[in-house]
Amino acid sequence: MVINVSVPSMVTEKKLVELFRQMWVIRFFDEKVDEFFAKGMIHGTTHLCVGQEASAAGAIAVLEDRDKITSTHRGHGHCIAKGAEANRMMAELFGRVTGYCRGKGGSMHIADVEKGNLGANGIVGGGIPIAVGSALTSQMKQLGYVTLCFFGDGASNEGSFHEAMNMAAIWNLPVVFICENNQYGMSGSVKEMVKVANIADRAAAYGIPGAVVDGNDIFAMMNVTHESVERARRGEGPTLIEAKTYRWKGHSKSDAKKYRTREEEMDWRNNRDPIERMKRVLISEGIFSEQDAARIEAEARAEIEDAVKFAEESPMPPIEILEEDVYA
Ligand SMILES: Cc1ncc(C[n+]2csc(CCOP(=O)(O)OP(=O)(O)O)c2C)c(N)n1
Ligand SMILES: [Mg+2]
Repeated sequence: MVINVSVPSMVTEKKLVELFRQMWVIRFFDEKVDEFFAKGMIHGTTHLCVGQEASAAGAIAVLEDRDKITSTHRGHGHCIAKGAEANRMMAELFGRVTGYCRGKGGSMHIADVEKGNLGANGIVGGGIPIAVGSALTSQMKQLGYVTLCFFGDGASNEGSFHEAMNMAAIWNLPVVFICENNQYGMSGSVKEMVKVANIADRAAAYGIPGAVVDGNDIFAMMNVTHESVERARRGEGPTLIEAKTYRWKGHSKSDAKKYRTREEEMDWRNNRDPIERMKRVLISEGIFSEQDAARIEAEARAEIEDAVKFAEESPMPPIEILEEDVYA
């Protein structure tokens, strides 16, 4: 598949500016979460997607409202891009009753079925069969929606990936697989964990198209996802997109990052920052000015400050709801 890296024609200039803002919201959200974990004010664990904003925002931008996503343990960006409210997400992380799971689930359980977000997932590769089930529902009931399935490079070595890919392929299901290859699964480098040059090369084994894309280029992400979603909607089956990207932070809250070098980290931060790259293009295309960009950044920062305030002011869940929402 040839990837178009130009500014996409299927989205308006207004939408592009919104996406720029959305990437800042995702970044500030996760930076705040990092800060509050360090202060001991958020408990459990979390996985931050700082540096990976473009794959979430770009891919989800080309969906229709009726389309669905499945997310991962590193899912805050996917949730925000699919329309989750930062307030309710932050409240969930703070364990407050106003959160998406009434404060009882935390980071890896945020879902918003009404908005088409079938959920984050603490099980690596767990979202992949769910996405295929969702796509099968769409096909059997002729509902016309497409499911976008996010997972990591590590997840692509799970059995669930291979089983689900094969089933989606043989039945031409309306699902688009997006592997966010951030170079590591915990401390394991993809170079040591995967024998093929690109994870997208595995698409050939299932007889479906595969595409390698610069996951830090929001325009390339939009174009390749748009083409794949349209293909799925026409009934021509799944595509495997591999978005090459990088997580700026550690795997989870405790990670000394001994498996990679400072130079490598700084190269991705300084030379391949997805937000900075989008900003430069929007300025050079005359879509906004440097001042507009700074104002939008400040607005996004304020939105996250408000989310923190909302979370801090929200009550803890009452003891009476302890046994609600459980199957046992
Ligand atoms: C089935 C399963 N095995 C192992 C784990 C522990 N685990 C959590 S995240 C992770 C790494 C996943 O790597 P990748 O899919 O590349 O996603 P990334 O963390 O890089 O976003 C592992 C092994 C788990 N949660 N579930
Ligand atoms: Mg990974």
